[in-house]
Amino acid sequence: LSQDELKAQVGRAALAYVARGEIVGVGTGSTVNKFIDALATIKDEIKGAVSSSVASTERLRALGISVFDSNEVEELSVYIDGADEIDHRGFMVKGGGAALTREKIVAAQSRKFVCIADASKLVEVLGAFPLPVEVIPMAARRVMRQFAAMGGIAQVREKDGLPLVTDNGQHIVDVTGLKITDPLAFESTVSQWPGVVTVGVFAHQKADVCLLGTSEGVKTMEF
Ligand code: DER
Repeated sequence: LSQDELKAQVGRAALAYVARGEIVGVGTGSTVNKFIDALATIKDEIKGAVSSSVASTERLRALGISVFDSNEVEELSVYIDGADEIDHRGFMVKGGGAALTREKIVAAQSRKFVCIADASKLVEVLGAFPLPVEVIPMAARRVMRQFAAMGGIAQVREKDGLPLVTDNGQHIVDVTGLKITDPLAFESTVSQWPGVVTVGVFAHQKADVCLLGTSEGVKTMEF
């Protein structure tokens, strides 16, 4: 099975977690896009979605699914999202799609986080994937120095030769060279640095379930 087919497999499998008549929390990325496409096949059975990015909102609306603002909904039963890395406790690195801030917000208002990922995302220790950190631009250099002090190599994410600007109007630094052996402590520490909007470690907002696309089929992991 190609990686694309593995993503479609888990995107479809996630429908099992969608309660009828509910508003679904929807993440961002190519695997989530497969879920959105699957969700569209049952769009008359759900009320709509809360989205974690402009990109996901556009795809949902294009497929006829109503999108609600996160402030219109108190609590969601389920949040479906991908990950760049997920470990055996359900802790994740996210933000490859530059949507980590809104993803963490919608995840926080959801009762169950269902991660959908192809098998390549399952790791023993987080940190091989460049860690995304959304920052207020004026703090970027100091945040980069703080990562350097812990052995990380940070660089500002660019798009067309300029710093990428997120849906929230901020910048992202990606940090390589880290081994995140204590995701909960790491997320708490970095989140307190002045100018950090969101760090792409999802430990306090970990996954409750992971649907992992493997060549032998979908493997369900519960955390
Ligand atoms: O940006 C994100 O957090 C996305 O969920 C990303 O981590 C997964 O994207 P993918 O499904 O395209 O690999």
